Amino acid sequence: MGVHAALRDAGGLWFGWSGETTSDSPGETKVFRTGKVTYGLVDLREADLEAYYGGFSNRTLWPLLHYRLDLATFDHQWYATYRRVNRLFAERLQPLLEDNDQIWIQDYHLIPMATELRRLGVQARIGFFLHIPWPPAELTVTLPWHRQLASDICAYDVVGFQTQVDVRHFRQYVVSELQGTMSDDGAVRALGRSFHAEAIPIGIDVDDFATMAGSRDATNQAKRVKDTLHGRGLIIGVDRLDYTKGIQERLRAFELLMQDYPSQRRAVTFMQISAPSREQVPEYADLRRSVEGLAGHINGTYSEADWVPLRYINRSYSRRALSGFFRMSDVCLVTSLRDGMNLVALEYVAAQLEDSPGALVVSRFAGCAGYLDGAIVVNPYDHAQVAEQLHSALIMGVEERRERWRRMIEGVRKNDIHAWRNRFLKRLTEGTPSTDEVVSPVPYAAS
Ligand code: ADQ
Repeated sequence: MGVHAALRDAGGLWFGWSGETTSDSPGETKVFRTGKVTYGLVDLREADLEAYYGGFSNRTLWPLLHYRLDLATFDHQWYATYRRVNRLFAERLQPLLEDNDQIWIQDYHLIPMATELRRLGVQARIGFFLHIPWPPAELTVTLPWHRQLASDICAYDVVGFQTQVDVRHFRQYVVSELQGTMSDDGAVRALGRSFHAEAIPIGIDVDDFATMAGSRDATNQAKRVKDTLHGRGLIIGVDRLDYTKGIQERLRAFELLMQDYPSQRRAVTFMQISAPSREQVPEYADLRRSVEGLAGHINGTYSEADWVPLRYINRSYSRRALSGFFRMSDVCLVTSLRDGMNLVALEYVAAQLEDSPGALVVSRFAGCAGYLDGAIVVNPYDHAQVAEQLHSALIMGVEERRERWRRMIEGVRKNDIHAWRNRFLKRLTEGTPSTDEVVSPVPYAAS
């Protein structure tokens, strides 16, 4: 969404996987234009997609970068495919580039892109934004190929992280593993290159989301839910069904709310909307079973003939419907165990009405907690604390809710999607050119 908004305004080329697979070699790059945006799309071989995306991206990098070493699988075949697919993307992108293009690569699936483009002689400035966390160096070095990926990162001109914590971890790695330097203003020298790294938190289009929440369609969808609540309060949770989002912790905290605060029984409903995600990955199938078991247990324990405490919904909704649900909810609960930013929290704040805003309870491990002054910040591992803070949020007076919301919306506006795009592109445009420098290739082997 964020990248598309950036391209729609300025125009440019969006390049990536088409979403299609083939059983043999990927055909021609499909190129077409819509409005100011040209699209370049490449199919992937089914087996490559499985190793590149389902394997190395989502079962190696995703868990490791979210500090879940216990869930990370290190497979040399997957890694070789990850590099090969990135090389294929670079080879297909290079002929579509024009003079003076600036290239902005998004996320962990594409870390080697700058290396591969430089290998093809591309001199353009290239930036990279990591949407997910960067873990402490002690975790990074468990990856057998961490030196090659670090070398890939050093091939960029600008590297954007979500938070200062990620930058701190990156600096730690640069100093201890690459014997490089990184100054407070973000100038990095490592592996014979100079580039810039800083925290540029992603945001949302606040006005767009608020307008959507007030639309007739969103209001109607919300009203249909409201009619079923019979005046009870509503807590909302919305995520992809992912182990980083702390959904089990959230349900356990809600169970404690029911157990320790009997006044909340029959007084509140918790609506947890979990969109199915990465269903081919075994850890996600396990998670789904476990969350469903927990949801059944809570409802089995606390439901009464005319009231069910938890509505667990395993599907995705349109953004419009979600915006309406956010506006009508009294509390939004975000319990990520580790999260780059968490746009749900920002969307919840944007959807609120100034006169009667809801309260946000957010994990300290979600990147957005760093600038959401006014949110109730919790440790999701401490279920009793989350239950206690949920209770506080539910009984909070309107004056305090308004005062907290004003502070939150200020942070959300200051760090909105336009600020993110502008800050990144400004860095990409302004930084010191580094085309005279050579990337020192790191041997392609485990280190
Ligand atoms: P995600 O892990 O996908 O993003 P998040 O930032 O919360 O997490 O964004 C999810 C988006 O999907 C939100 O816009 C939300 O409204 C939508 N969504 C979630 N559940 C949905 C459902 N059931 N139905 C419909 N829509 C749903 C990654 C990183 C984050 C980082 C973002 C952006 O993991 O940390 O904030 O990229 O950089």
